[in-house]
Amino acid sequence: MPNLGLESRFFSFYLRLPEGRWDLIAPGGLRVEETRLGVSLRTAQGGLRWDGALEGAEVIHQGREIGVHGPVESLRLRMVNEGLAFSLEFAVCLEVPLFLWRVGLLNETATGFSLDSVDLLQVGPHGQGEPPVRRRGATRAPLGALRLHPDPGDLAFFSNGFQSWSFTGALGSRNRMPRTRLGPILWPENPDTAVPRSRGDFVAHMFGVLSDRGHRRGLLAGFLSQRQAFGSLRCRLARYSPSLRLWAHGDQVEILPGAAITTDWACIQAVDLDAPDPIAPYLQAVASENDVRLTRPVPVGWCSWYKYARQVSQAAVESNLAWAADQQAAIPLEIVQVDDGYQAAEAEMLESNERFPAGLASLASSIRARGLTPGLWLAPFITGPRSALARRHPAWLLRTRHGLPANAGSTWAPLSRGLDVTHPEVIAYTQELIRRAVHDAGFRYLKLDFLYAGILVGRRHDPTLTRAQALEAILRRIRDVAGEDVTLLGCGCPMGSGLGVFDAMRIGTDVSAEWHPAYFGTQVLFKPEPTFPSVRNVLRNVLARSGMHRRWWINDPDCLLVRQEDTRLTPAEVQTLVTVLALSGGSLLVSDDMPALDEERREWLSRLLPPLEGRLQVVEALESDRPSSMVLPQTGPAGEWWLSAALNWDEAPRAMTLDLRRLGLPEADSYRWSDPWGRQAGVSPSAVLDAGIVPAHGIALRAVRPATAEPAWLGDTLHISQGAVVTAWERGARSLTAGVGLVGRRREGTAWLWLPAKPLRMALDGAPVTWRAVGAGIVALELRLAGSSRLEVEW
Ligand code: 9PG
Repeated sequence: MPNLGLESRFFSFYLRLPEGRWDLIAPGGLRVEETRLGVSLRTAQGGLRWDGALEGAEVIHQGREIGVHGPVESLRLRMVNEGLAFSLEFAVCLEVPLFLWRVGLLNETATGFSLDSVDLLQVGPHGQGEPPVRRRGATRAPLGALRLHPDPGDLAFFSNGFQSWSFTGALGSRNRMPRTRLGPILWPENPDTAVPRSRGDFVAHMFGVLSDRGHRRGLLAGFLSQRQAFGSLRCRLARYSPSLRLWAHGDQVEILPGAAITTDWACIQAVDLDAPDPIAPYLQAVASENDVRLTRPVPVGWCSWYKYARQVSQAAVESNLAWAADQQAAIPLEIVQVDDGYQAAEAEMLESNERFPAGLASLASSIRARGLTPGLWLAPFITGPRSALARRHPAWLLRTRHGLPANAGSTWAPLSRGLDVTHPEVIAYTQELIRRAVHDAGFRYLKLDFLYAGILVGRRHDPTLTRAQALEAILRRIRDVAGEDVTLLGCGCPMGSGLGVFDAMRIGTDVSAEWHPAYFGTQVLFKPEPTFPSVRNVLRNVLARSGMHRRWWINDPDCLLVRQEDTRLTPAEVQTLVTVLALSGGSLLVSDDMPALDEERREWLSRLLPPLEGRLQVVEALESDRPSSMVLPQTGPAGEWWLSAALNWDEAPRAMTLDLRRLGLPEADSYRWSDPWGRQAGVSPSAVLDAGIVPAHGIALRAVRPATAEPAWLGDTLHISQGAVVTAWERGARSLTAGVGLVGRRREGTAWLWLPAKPLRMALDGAPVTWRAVGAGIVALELRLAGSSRLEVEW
């Protein structure tokens, strides 16, 4: 039994015994050669490392099976080595381009051991996992080779950040991994994964993508879930010999005699960089693996944080609530969410302060009484060092191996502490908190924040649970107590941990009324901060993580700020934020003093509701941390169109174009477009659409359709979709009848139509419509809609 293999049309896998080295080859040139697994652990006698060799391994299964990822060819081996039983599983999916594998460990000895790490992939000169005990001068042999193409080109690495706020984006060999200069003052990133400092040396969490930008292909490596262990990657870019390591963190958990641990499934996907949705197979497999069910609508509402911060008051909430209730026909907000700041000083969550004289339950009921959904912020796992909770329950605080409270960063409070979520009293406290918020006070939308504080590195009450298992368990309990019909938003949450629990997930840093990060008005020192509140950092993550939306959960890009005062954002920057957040299709929570918005900004907001359906495709998301073109395909009764945008990240105005072929539009002789911000429509003879001069940090939005001889709705200022107001479309010989409007809404604005000939009559619900020809067969109509109307056109 020297060689074993698995075949699909996407991969060939070869495993060599007894060395345990394996190869994975995909048509098109992708090769992972001579790689090995590895496990590092400690026993009472000292560190041990299994280097992946498979002497004496027996094959216990080889053949076809059907699982959550469809049919697979799989191979299972078992090997016992000094009382440790290793189980290895490899599988190639037959219908999707995925290769899966995982490692299990069963302790058949009479003593416990603690687990450092399980290496799933170690390839290239620097791909080797750490030995359990670092020996001075110990040489680490290179392990195999990783090739994306026989003649390597320009490499990049896409790094998924550890938690909601973490940097996510792609970087090249001249870049360094972004790191905060504020050190442990900010929150610790996955505290077990150091951020490398040299150029071309990166880490990622859960998954990452190595790609060859020249040859347009890449390799995704990662885990399908984060239920058993947090997973990390380290990638060093070197043109001829990149290195990649993928490992599961053991967190020094105790594996008692008779106990076992199996890693989450590791996964490799071959990536075509030019595909419209290049990592869809992986993202979809993660959703299936975690049994994600998307049952709730996209959250739309108001949040107190970015206007009132910790000064939020009942009066402020009530004034915004009153506005939201009155404005329903123009701006139908649904949720009113109270953020951090309602708590009494020194008290735990849920006890309100003197700015909330009526208390939270009464506030929630007045929100419900106005027909809106009450929402509340809670940070169940973090506390201040001298809080009442910390003083009363010192045993609830997670401590390091030296007995000191573990550092949760100076984020929520100076020197914040994290709770030990495996402690039975912390579990009971958390459940009680959720029970009171939902079932006593009546909140139906919970923003659960600073969740990373539950997985700091330390010694837990239950030392047999990894950090990922501990978080998974408490999040599931939270869902059980809250019930299925409460919307749960995760925030500051390790990205894989909320899968299957949260309806929505924050996927980026906090927003602020600044483009670049600044602190008390100065960008000095703060501008490069990768996770400090700013529009720039928000947009970067929204674009990088757009593929998770409506697969893993509803993406929460953080709040929309449309205010015209009390902001350092230019109108162009606000339009960029509005447009990208809308195109992302994610949660839309506005966080301004609503009654203070001027007419224009109210109008911008009203165009965004209801939120757009579909999933934004971002060109070059896997290749850059500042991707500029994106597209959201749309369909409706009036056909198909493509909402396309070009974002100018530069500090100066710039001429920009939209490459319609790259954005997935079909071939055509010419294209017709609308530009709702610029209030114009036109035709482009070229598939490279001239988007004109885009202001610094501005965006060009164009709804584009191939030009045909049929009448067409080109766009409007009524809704950002540029066509969702069209509810019916019936073409006669020389006429058109269209249903237009948004249910329950009053809207007024311009629409652009292309007609085969000059119109003879145009009527809305029988009344004449004002229109004018704007050239190239396009007419601009002034429409005033209340609910649904009937537009009739004859030519
Ligand atoms: C309330 C806020 C808002 C916000 C959350 C979260 O690293 N930090 O210091 C840091 C502080 C606050 C923060 C994120 C990071 O914001 O994202 O929407 O709810 O808490 O305190």
